[in-house]
Amino acid sequence: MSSFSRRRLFVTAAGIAAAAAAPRMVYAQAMAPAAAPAAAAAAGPFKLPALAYPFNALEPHIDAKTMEIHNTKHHQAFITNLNNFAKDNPTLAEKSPAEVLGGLSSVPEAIRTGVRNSMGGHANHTMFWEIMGPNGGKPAGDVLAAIDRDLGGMDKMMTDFNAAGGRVFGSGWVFITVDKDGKLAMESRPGQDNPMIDGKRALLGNDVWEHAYYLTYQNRRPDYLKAWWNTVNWAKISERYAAAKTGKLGV
Ligand code: MN3
Repeated sequence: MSSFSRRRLFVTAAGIAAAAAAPRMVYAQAMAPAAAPAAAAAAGPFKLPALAYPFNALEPHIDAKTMEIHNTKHHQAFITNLNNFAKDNPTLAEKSPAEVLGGLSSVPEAIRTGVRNSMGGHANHTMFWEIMGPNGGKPAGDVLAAIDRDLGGMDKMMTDFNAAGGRVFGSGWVFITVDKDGKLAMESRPGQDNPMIDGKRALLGNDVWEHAYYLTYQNRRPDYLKAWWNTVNWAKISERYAAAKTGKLGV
């Protein structure tokens, strides 16, 4: 037997022995290369926005693991999809989310539903991270006056909002919208639809997809809806309210 054949025989026998002794290790090695292409696919004009606070900052109302998975997996998936769409449709990255979602009829039909879901998901989650934070304070000033005037005050607004969130069948969002005159309204939408689809703007919104709460609350969506108000950053809501009235609200 040549040294080459002896070596092959030895390697093969060693491989079989290793596979028998440590099947998990072999499995893990076999799985490892599959992760690389997903990371490479993330390159492009769309980026996952950085959170202004750590994943555990909203505990005990939203647990750190939920925040981490929600941000780095669920939101990232929308970013990855948008970057893939942008390869053949670069104008998607040149327009604002409001322009894209408000003009879906001009998006090529083959990718229209995908863009609706992914741009809606990107806009929804960018807003969602922005309006939450530790030590969120209390509603005040113009935005509190608008809640009193248009939504019957804080207690009624939160009760109605939680009820609307509870009524969403399956996955979706509940929003408070704001128009250029500062008038507020409440609505819920399925999937990742954002009010921008109808030319409206969200002042705030809560994600009632199960991934937003299931690790801590399981099937108890009403408990999550109630607890979520403890995470709302009212200083940021006031900033968004002022920006909406001057046409400068981003997402
Ligand atoms: Mn979500």
